[in-house]
Amino acid sequence: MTTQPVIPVIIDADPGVDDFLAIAMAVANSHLDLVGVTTVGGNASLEDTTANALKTLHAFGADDIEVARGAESGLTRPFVYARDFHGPGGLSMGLPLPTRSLASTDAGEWLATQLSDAPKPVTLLPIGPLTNIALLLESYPDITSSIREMIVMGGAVDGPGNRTEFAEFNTWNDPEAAERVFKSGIPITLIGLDVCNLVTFAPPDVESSQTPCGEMMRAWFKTHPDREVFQLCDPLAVAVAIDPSIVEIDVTGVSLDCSNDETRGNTYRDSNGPLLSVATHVDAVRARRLIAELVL
Ligand SMILES: [Ca+2]
Repeated sequence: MTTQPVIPVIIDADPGVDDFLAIAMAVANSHLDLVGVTTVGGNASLEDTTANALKTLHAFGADDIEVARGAESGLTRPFVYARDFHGPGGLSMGLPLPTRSLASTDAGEWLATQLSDAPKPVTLLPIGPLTNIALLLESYPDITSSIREMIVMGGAVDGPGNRTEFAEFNTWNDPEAAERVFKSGIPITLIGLDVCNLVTFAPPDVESSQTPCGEMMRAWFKTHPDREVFQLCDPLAVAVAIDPSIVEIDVTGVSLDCSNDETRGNTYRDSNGPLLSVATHVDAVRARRLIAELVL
């Protein structure tokens, strides 16, 4: 029997209900070593997403994992939150806030230090607007060699968006940041709505779960009686870090619409754009099973 090497990962998140599940997966899976969590505004304000990151780690007995606070606004515009979807404070149920400190430096400096000091290149899992990563690359342009790869939840290359007809929420909230990150030359796998929409939980999946994620899902379905399924967007990015074979990849040029038009935030195929590994198909049964085994 072979032992899989442990992959050091840092999650950059805007918790968020699906971020809650994604962080839970990284804590639970022994193949990933969660080095820390950096926070960004997005689903809710930075104040809320940072508190939610602390609450999330606490819920899974991981108070030892550092949390560094990042950007409260996009590069050119304030974030627009998604409180109707995730809950007024970004989560669908109340959770205790642990009494512990944040990292003493902000997300950019914290990331630069962690990445530089890491014994081997780290995988970044950005699952919110890409503002923190864009700012990191601006301040520390040489840091790219310390990043093994990025598995990004964002975009909707071959299909419609969810924030607008054209754009997925994360790329819509800070397309200028996403464009900088996509052009960085760091190997990027893009987990967009094309595949995320196919990997879901329905109420029967979570009705008997005794875990915090099961409880969170039930609370979410209770506040969204019109929804038949919950799309496992951020968890799918973590699932791909654990088992890349659950998605099929197309390496293609991708560009971003940074205009102020209705198409702002659109990700689209463009032979002149930077080459990204875009997930175009997913084995939804295996992906869902992998996620469920870790969180339910
Ligand atoms: Ca997120």
